Parts: sequence; structure tokens; C-alpha cells
Amino acid sequence: MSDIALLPSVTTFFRRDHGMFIDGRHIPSTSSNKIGVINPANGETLAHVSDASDSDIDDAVVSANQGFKVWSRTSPAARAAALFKLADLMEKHREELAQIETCQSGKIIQISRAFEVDQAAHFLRYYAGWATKITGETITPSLPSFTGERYSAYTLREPIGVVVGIVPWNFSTMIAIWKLASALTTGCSIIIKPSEFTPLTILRIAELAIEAGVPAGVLNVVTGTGRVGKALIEHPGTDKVSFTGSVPTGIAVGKGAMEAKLTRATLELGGKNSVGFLRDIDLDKAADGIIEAGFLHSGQICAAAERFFVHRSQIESVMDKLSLRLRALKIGSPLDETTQFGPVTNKQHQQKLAGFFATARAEKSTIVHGGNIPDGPGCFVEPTIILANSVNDTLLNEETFGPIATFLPYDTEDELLHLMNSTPYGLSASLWTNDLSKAMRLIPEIEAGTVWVNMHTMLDPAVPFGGIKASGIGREFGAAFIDDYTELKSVMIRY
Ligand code: TXE
Repeated sequence: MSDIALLPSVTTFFRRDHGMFIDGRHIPSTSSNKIGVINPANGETLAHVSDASDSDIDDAVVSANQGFKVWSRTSPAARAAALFKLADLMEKHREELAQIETCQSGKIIQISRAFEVDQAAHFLRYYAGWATKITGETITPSLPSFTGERYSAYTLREPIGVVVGIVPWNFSTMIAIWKLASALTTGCSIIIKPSEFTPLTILRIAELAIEAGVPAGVLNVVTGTGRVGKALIEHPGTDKVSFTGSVPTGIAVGKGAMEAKLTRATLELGGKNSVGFLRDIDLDKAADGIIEAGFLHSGQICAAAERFFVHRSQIESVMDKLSLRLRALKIGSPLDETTQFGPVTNKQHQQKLAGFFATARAEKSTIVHGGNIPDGPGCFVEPTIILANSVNDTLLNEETFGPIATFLPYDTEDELLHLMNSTPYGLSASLWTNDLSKAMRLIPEIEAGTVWVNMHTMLDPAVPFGGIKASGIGREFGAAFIDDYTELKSVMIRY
């Protein structure tokens, strides 16, 4: 098979002079600094975006505050209707959005279509449904009554204001949709700062939002580096940041937000997620499970697993079966519909992964499969299996965010639990077993925001998602996101 042909609308979009999306339209940036957007499959420059100037940032904040005034007074049903329409428009432009996403991120086209567009639209509709269901509560105070006076109280959930959504490069469409959907459903406005590596798809979606009836100023997109994100968070005209990205940047963002003006922060950070296979598991299912947990989108998923614990008597068989599966993966161009494994998203990340291979070799961990960077202009990285010497090996402790599964054998279930929890992070974990009662007893012992049983990585909008320990603060999805995007106002009445 060969690459699919790019739609004319996609090639025309790449050629545009991309500025900021402020006040419902694209406006040229006042900055002359441009950032090249590189196709990681072949190293070619796809487009240029602007690195926002201070005045671009000010303009976006002014616009978002005006947008907030309008949107927070728009009825919940009208807000929901606009978001439902946006989901429809994303589906109508499915192929165009998926192609833009694949070209900028290297994500295989099947994943761009199924997750970045279809799943993103599904999440958007789920969130839109909440707009009409956000409520407070009524309370009867117990204050003393001296002259027969009585009291009543109730709470209001009010939108927090202008949200800054900081988006990483791994799922640049879907994560942007999570943030804009959370904000717009609750009546907030949002300024999205996409990753400098993958800024294009959201610039196109912002246009669709206007077509869907989202008023000007409610969704602004400001492109640029981390400096732009920092300036937005610390700007006196913004009220909250919702950040997804790496742990060190997340900690800097959280500190900066607190110090600036107690800006509210939701931080969805990375992790070092564990998988534990109990002895009763079918070994073929275990190997399939590792592909799902560790290698989808080349491991560039915050919830993906990187540490795999298998009973000592089974570890060799599991690694053999996994090697066979990795050898059979079709690695190649992400625009070829038969490709199963594409490049990683940028050169810096490819080099970081090369550094992890060098560390594994220096520490004398066993590289069972892969462990190399293929020659060529694309950002390809071999899918890799590593057998660690001990729980202290770097590859079992630092987030690689790549297609690297590191294994360690265990002997007893107590040891398995200890190994699974021996990380400062706690975003996700999975247990694989056919023994339900064992699983039910182990689930409460596992330190992670999400625990899967016989599955890994799959997220559903109805199920809250977020990290414990150093993996973040706050929750997305379910009803849990509402607390993070609203302030609780208490009202007391004497009568
Ligand atoms: O992420 P950052 P980067 C990991 C992955 C990768 C490494 C670095 O291992 O190799 O992080 O990637 C914006 N204030 N993950 O540099 O720095 C930045 O512009 C405000 C894991 O891309 O976390 C981008 O929009 N914003 C991860 C976003 O933050 C700032 C997903 C994420 O950038 C900022 C992505 C600042 N001071 C990478 N500095 C996961 N686990 O989900 C940067 N940004």
C-alpha cells in the first residue's frame, strides 16, 4: 500500500499564513517570530505558525473576558446546542482534521480518525450533555431564632471565568477538546495554547466552533512556546489553568499559577504506569495486553504502561510472544492505511528516547528486542523490550513516553504489589487475571488514579480520569470535572 492522497483543503490549510485565532477570526500575529511545524514522518516543514507576542496575549485575554460575559449568560441549553453542532462539524470534516493531525504528529491515520476525531466528538457530546445538569444544593441552616426569624441557604455553581488550556503534542486534538468542552459546558471561556510541535488542528477547529454558533471570544487559540503559556497563566485577566504535559513543566505551571494570583490549576501529568500479570493469565492474552498498554501511538500516551511485572516462571515466554508480535508490526508512513506503527512526534523526543537506550546499555539492562533508532529523516524509534536488573534501573523509574516496555520478574503477590506501587507517580495501572476475587482484593491496594482489570489505556468520558501522587491534581470527565471549572457560591437568606 502507499500513502493516501492529501485532500486539497489540507494542503491549502498548510499554506496559509497562520496567525492567532482571536475574537472569532484569524488575525495576523504582531510577532515576527515564526515556528516551523515539521512532519515527523519525513522531516519536511508543513507550515509555520507564530510565536505570540505580548500584545497578541493581551488581545486574546481581553477577547476571552468579553466572550466570558456573553457565554456565562447564555442558557445552558444553548451552550449544549453549540457544542453538539461542533461535534457534528468535526465529523463532517473528519478526513480533513485526521489528515492535518497525522501530518503534524506522525500518528497513524487510523488512530487520527478513530481517536482524534471520532472519540473527540464523542467526548464533546458527553460534556455538552452536562451543560443542562449542573446544579447546587439547598441547605437548612441551624442558626438560633430569637424573634421567629428563619433561614434558608443554597449553593450556586458559577463558571470560574477565563480558562487557559495548555495542550501537549501527543493527542493535540482530543486533549484540546477535553479542555474546551469542560470550559464551554460550565460557561467559562477558554484560551488554548497548543504545543509548539502540533498547533494546527485546533486552529482549524476554532473556525468550526464559530460555524457551530460559539460566540466570538469564547474560544481563542494563541500559538507559541512555553513562554506564551506561562504569560497567559500569570496574566491578571485569566482565572484558571488546565494543563496536560510533563511532570517538571506541570510542577512549574502549578507553582507559577499559585504565586501569580492563586490561579486555579488542574494538572494532568505523566507517570510511570505499572502492569501486573497474575500467574493465572493466558500468556497470549498477556502479550496482546502489552501491545495495548505500551505500544499504541508508539507509547506516547500519558496513561500508557511502561513497567511490566510478570511471574518469574512466565517472564521469558511472555517476552518471546511479545517479540514475535513486535516483529510482525508494520512500521512505516503514518499516511499509509496499512501501517501499524509510525514515528514519534518530534526530533527532540526521538533523541530523548535514544538517550534512554544508551542508559539501558550503560546500566547493563538486557535489550531483548529493538533498542535502536533507524537511519533516515523520520523520527522513527524501534519498538523495544527491556529486561531490567532490579527495580532501581532507570528504565523502570523515569517516564520514557516512548515504545519501550521494561520488564521485571516477581515471585510473590506481595512483592508484585510492592513493585507496582514503587514509583512516585500514580496515574494508571492495570491488573491482568481471571481470578475476580483476587482482583477485587488487590484493586484497593494499588496506588493509581485509574486501575484497569484485563485492559489498559482506554478512556471513557463517563469515567473520571486523573492522577494521584506526582501524577497531578484534579480530575477530568464524569461529573468530577465540574468542581474544577466552577466556583461554589453560598447564599443565605433570613426571612
Ligand atoms: O512537554 P511539556 P514537551 C513528556 C515527554 C516529552 C517531554 C517534553 O517525555 O519528551 O515531556 O515534552 C507548554 N508554562 N511529555 O516539552 O514541557 C508547552 O508549550 C506554561 C509527557 O512538549 O510538558 C506545551 O504546550 N506552559 C506528557 C505543554 O506545556 C508551558 C505529554 C506541554 O509541554 C511551559 C507531553 C510553562 N513554563 C510530553 N513550558 C504527558 N505525560 O501527558 C512548556 N509549556
